[in-house]
Amino acid sequence: MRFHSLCVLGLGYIGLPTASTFATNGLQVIGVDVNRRIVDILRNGEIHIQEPGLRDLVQAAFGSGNLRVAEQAELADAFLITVPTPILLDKRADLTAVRAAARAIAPHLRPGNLVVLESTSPPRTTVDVVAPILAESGLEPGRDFSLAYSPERVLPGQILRELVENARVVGGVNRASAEAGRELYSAFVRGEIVLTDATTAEMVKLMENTYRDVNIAVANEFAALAERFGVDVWEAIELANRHPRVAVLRPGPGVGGHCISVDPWFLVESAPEQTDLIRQARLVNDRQPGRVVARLEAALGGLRGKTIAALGLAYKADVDDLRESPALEVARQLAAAGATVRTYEPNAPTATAAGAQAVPSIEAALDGADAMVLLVDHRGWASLDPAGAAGAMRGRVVFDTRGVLPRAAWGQAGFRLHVLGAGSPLPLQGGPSAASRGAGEGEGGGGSANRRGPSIPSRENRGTAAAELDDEAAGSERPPLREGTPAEGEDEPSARPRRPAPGTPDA
Ligand code: SAJ
Repeated sequence: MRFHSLCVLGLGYIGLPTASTFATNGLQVIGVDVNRRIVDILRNGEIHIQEPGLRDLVQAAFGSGNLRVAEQAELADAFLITVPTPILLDKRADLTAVRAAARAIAPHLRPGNLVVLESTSPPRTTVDVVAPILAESGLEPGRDFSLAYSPERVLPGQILRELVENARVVGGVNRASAEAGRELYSAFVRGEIVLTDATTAEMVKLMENTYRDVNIAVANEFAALAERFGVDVWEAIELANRHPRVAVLRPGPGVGGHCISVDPWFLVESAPEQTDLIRQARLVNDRQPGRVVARLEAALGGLRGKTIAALGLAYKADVDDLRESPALEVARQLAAAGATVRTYEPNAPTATAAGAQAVPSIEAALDGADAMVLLVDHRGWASLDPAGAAGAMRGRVVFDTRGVLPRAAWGQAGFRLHVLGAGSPLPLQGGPSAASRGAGEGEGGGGSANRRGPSIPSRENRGTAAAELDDEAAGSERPPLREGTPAEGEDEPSARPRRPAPGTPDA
């Protein structure tokens, strides 16, 4: 291995785990962050981000004597750029940090060095933005030093394992640069290391996330169509996905996080005239929070003066990350429309949306509420106790935007359960109404017994009558709200199996 020392610029979600992993695999690593606070926290043996196993890894890296942190770049055999590339208000990538990192490296560059950009970037950033800045050193990229792009593809929550095990794409400005990149990453990567050119590697990353965004957009459009035609989209997707070459993702309240909701714009920015579909998919997904709000408004007969419990604010299940979260947007819009909105996010208890109020528990959110909206399918929330909710709430409207609540159980507890993607059927002309086929507005227990298979639910097991139980019958006692995942073997006959959508290892 010709690379013994490594300078990592940017110690965030990717930079810190990567720097620490290189250090525990024998490289002399200097981790650089321009944020003094982060450097101080790390020097004090703490970490500034939450990721399972990261604290131990960082401590092991410091313990090995191979990791140091600093505010400025230093001489090294190789340099990694792992800084953020946020999106500007006009949906263009903000490459300020990438440029600054390249400028910080240039004075320390020596012949034979390797520079790798990992930050998600618009196509050609490595050759058109980074290479010219580094060339100001007087050294030529590809000839005097190696330059490559290698996208990170790790899943928050599983970063440490995926960093090591995932396949890694390394794109060089020339073949020698790609091979130099492979040599560096082979220090710890156990997945396949695939070589290509720098711009292809940039495209690959953007294509992966754009593909997901477009797929989710079509799922969201299917959900809207299903509501219109009285179809249950969750059942329909499950059935469609039995086709061996179909893999529709899941609809929901929108797409959040700092990757999938952002990266497609990098392609739109680079070629606006060739990205109609990609732009449209973004707009479809960004419209979802508004659709959730409109449906709640219809269910409640208006929002002004209503008290709404909004469960979950994170951008997806079991993370504490609120960036670009559609749940935040739903809560904000509800509050802006005059509702009193109580939000509960167990992974970020003090966070809330503009105009909303953070509360410390599900009970506090539901207490006296007119409606509950489930925005994130955190672990265990599919088995929230409907009887407990009925005891706590004033109203009986529940809106499940993730399609996870067992419908019969909520119907039996007296709730009118609205489910995203399952709506009022259109009347059929000259035949039995869609409702008599059992679509049941997708509400109040509709179709719960058919979750496991393709059979059309019988009228008896839809539980619509239960949904119309009056509030008294729902019981005045307040059993504690259960928040646990059912124990293994403790099946919930009416619950939709929480099956990951294809290609969603985390979900
Ligand atoms: N979502 C849906 N329906 C789905 C799947 C996701 O509405 O069927 C929503 C989620 O609720 C969330 C958003 O989309 O709001 C994004 O979630 P995600 O799990 O698809 O993606 P991220 O942003 O958490 O992480 C992704 C990862 N990609 C996956 O294929 C799971 C990760 O591998 C990438 O490295 C990361 O983006 C990244 O850095 O780009």
